[in-house]
Amino acid sequence: MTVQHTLILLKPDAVERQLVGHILSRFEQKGLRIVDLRWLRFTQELARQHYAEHIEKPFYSGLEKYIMSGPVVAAVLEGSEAIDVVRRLIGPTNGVEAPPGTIRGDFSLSNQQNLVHASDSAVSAEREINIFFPNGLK
Ligand code: FUP
Repeated sequence: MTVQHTLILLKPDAVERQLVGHILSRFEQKGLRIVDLRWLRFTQELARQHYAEHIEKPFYSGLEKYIMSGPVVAAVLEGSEAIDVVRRLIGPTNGVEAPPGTIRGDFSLSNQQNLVHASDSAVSAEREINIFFPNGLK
């Protein structure tokens, strides 16, 4: 078992629906530690950087509009195998298909407004932590 860091975003729908505390609590209850956290608003430039792999996709303009639609919370979580553990806790992208017990499964019925982002690999985690916490972790 390797202790890892992973990047999560509580997206504008999570903030608007006042689910920030609940979602952070789910991660903490699992045993993951919040090692850094900040509020921010996505600019178009940040959206293009974070979602670089999706820029050419047909859903990108809608995704950009959504991610810029309100404040978000970015956090770094630490724990044993944190990258895969967090991905399993949030569930598959589409809330319609996400199983009950996952965060998306319990709170989302959308393929876009799915509340939370989490890094999907060690390479993504390092890249994304550097995007949102460029000065290092607290
Ligand atoms: P995930 O890793 O589960 O967050 O999903 P992806 O990296 O595949 O997609 C990133 C975001 O793009 C999703 F969270 C929501 C959005 N998206 C759409 O809006 N439409 C789609 O068809 C697929 C993804």
